[in-house]
Amino acid sequence: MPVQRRLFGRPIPPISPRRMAALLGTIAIFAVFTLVFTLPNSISPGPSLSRFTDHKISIPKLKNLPSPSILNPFRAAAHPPPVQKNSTDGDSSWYSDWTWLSPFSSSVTLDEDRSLLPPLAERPPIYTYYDHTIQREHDMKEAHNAVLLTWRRAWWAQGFKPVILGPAEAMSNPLYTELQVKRLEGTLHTELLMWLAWEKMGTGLLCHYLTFPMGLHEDPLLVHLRHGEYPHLTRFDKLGNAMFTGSKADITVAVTKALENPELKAAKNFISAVPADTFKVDTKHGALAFYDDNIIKDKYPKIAKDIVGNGAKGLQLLNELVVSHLHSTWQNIFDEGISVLKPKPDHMTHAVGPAHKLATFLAQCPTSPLPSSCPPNRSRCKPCVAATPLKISTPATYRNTSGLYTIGTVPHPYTMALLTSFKDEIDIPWIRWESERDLWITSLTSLLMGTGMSGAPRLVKFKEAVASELGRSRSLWITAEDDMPEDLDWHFGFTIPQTAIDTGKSETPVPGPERRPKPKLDIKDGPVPTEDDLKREEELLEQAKEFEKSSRKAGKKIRRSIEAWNLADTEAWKFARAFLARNRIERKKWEDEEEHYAGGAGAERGKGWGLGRWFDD
Ligand SMILES: *[C@@H]1O[C@H](CO)[C@@H](O)[C@H](O)[C@H]1NC(C)=O
Ligand SMILES: *[C@@H]1O[C@H](CO)[C@@H](O)[C@H](O)[C@H]1NC(C)=O
Ligand SMILES: CC(=O)N[C@H]1CO[C@H](CO)[C@@H](O)[C@@H]1O
Repeated sequence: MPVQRRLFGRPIPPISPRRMAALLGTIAIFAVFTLVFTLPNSISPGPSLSRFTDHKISIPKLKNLPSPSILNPFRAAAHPPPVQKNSTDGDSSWYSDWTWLSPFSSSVTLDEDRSLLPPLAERPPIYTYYDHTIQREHDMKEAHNAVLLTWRRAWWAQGFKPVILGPAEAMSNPLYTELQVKRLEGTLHTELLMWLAWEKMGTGLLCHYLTFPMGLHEDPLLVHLRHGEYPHLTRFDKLGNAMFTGSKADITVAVTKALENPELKAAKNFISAVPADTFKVDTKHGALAFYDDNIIKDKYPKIAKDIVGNGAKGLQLLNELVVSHLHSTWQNIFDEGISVLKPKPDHMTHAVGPAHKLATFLAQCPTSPLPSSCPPNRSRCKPCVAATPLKISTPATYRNTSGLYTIGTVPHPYTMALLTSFKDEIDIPWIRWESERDLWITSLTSLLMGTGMSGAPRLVKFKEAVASELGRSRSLWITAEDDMPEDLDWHFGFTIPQTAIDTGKSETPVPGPERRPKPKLDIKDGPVPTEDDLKREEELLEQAKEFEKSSRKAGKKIRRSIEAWNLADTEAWKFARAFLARNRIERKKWEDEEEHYAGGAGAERGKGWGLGRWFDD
């Protein structure tokens, strides 16, 4: 006889196997629904970590994100954001968006390998006029080219898009025929051509190629100019034709007025050819340095006769003077020195070697025809003195100070693991039980955020330091595995002296107090590695680079788990790499566009920062 089952003392009828199955099914469905709907919806986006993780603190809790969780099964399936133009380079790809300060890019891009970058700042065009069709000696052409290159670099570094205009633009202006009828000559004719070329291009800045931005990135004038809106046709007091700003409509009015002027032929220059009220005159132009003949004679009488009216040689000398002023202005701005970041410094000396070398280049005094001179607009500058070079430090943490320039080297977590463990084998048990999570970024931001903070807020600070308007004018971030970017001159806005550093070995030692201290190659702050350790560091770094390229399956697995274990460090590395790549692409694209115009004037001739150059000593 079957056992009589009871519930609350009442007998329950026997259940047939079919009904039992239906009952169990219902319970199962109910259980799943309960589980899903009561599941906290704050599980982080990002790769599925459950296999590797055992504590939840480091899984960032994200608020205010468009897609709270990519693990949430009820989140509407979303398409990843569209691919933007020119948004890949090698292994990195990116998506530029206002949400860029989200700690983890994948929450927006829905792709582990696509970094979220800030929108690319619009570069307002700055035009200069250069007639490349005039017959010139080869030397003279080269000298002009050097000056134009300096001009383009300096303005590019300040966030503008420098464009060289020529007679081609002027002639394509419908007003050109009117100008021809006037039969003007000399300076006035050239100036009118310049204005016609500008009018053809429209709203923007018209700048003499001897006018350079010589000041802070955040200087009010430069900020205003970068804004790209110029409500009045403006010139700058006492600077003549150094710079004009205006909108297309205002420029057209001014050109028309000049061409309608019956006395045009008698005018000395464009400014005197139009009614005075055509221009608004701005007296605040502390950030503009103009190097025309009069200013040279006035400010640099010692070398004026070598520069003014001395043909190609004079122009080359002037170029050298300008570059040295741009460099020393940079040094004056970052008078607290250069910080070469070195988190977890025990075995990082080799990895930050290139960054340190760059710092020593930047700290050097530029060669100058007049070493103790100041730029024309900064008469109270502090000229670079070899006896007191810029201080280079190698702290483990990032400091947010206006007078300090930061060069950061971001290692991939795998590189970091090799170098901190100082072993050449990394396995999953080591990652799981011995390695510390997000070691790099935790150390980097320990001064800003202390300890005990998770990776997400640290990432936000890091991204701000790398890519915000302010951050990028005060820092450069490279990855430990890749070569130095080749276009650093464009990043800084002047030619970085690349002569080998004076290590003191080649110089006859002069004892006594006058012996000048030199920038030291050995890295002082933090432990100094032995020769053997340094060699080992080099091998390990090479191994990490190789590892990145390796396609072995086991290697891939280690790499994936180490990335999953160090979510924040991985995100930081990808972010820095993508940001650098986007800058390179942006510049390259512009360079490709520009080389077709103005006879390719102001182009860079076969130069670059090959890796060889970094370690050739
Ligand atoms: C940008 O994209 C265009 C096509 O979309 C391509 O022709 C060009 O080469 C790309 N530029 C760079 C610098 O990759
Ligand atoms: C650095 O300091 C400035 C204010 O001095 C602040 O606006 C900026 O957000 C800070 N950047 C970082 C990365 O903390
Ligand atoms: C502080 C300073 O030297 N300002 C100068 C900047 O340049 C203009 C034009 O050359 C001078 O008039 C200012 O005196």
